[in-house]
Amino acid sequence: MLGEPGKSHFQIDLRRHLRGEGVDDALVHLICEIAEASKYVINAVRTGDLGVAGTSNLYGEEQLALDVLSDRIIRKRLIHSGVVCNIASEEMEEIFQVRSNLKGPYSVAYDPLDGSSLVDVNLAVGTIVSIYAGCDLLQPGRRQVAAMYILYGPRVSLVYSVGKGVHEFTMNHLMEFNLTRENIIMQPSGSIYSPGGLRNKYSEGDEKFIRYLEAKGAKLRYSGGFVPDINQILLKGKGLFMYPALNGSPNGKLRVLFELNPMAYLIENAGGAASNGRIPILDIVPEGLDQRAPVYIGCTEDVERAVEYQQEN
Ligand code: AFP
Repeated sequence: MLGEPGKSHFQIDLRRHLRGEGVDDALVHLICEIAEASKYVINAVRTGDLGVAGTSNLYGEEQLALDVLSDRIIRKRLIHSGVVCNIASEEMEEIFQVRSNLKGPYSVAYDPLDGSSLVDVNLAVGTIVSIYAGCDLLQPGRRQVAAMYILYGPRVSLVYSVGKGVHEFTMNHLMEFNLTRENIIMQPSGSIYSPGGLRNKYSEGDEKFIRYLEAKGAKLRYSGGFVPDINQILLKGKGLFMYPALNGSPNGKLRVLFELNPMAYLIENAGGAASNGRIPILDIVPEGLDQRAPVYIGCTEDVERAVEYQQEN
């Protein structure tokens, strides 16, 4: 029975599933190329140099060698895919235009190794990908045609949606991604919460929201990695991740293009919600590559409550 990891009596690989969903050949190729690139990222994570690369990204954060290496691996695949015109990476200062392919049909924004600072303490990290039709990467997230992430944890899993349900694939011993959960659906209310950032910088409204979650018996689950934290909420189908506005950081920490839009697309397609405390994440019109926003993402009732606490305070 699909939906039980490892219980399916026949294996459906990623390419076959995408074709079964009626995805066009160019997008099938693009998603499979990204899945292929992840195998080299896995090798870098498992065995690569954890040293510092000496360069820094546009946020001024020192880039670990793994950030730089993962970014290069994925970008190279995208450039040679033949179906991508513009590329934005969390590790690049500006959009990269693929000269040999000025018409698309697709553009990609990605975070090559989100949470890379967790690798040297052996915690799970991931690649997050957002795909648009055409060459404009500053569209609202609701215009995405696909989103996916690859989670490098005890197992390597890949979750994608093209707007027709959310599906999980798990990598086998041959490094093939096979379907392990299909049409993942979230519950309306959750039992875990992931509160990012410094609690002593939370607003009164967010503190009250945390107390509301604790009063209903929600358990705190926070790894510091956006991909594993969201993956847990998505697969358990009951929880909320938040990285709110903090005193001194009114836009929180997470990036709209590279982290929030793809995850909001996946969570909404699984029946959940994602808000910046006022409007849905997917309705934000990005003004720049480095735009950040506060985020409440997960079960619809929990997100609605978070927004109410924002409005009341
Ligand atoms: P890095 O990619 O810079 O390591 O940041 C990871 C991240 O953006 C996201 O994966 C986490 O949810 C968030 O940071 C954790 O931030 P705090 O450590 O401030 O809670």
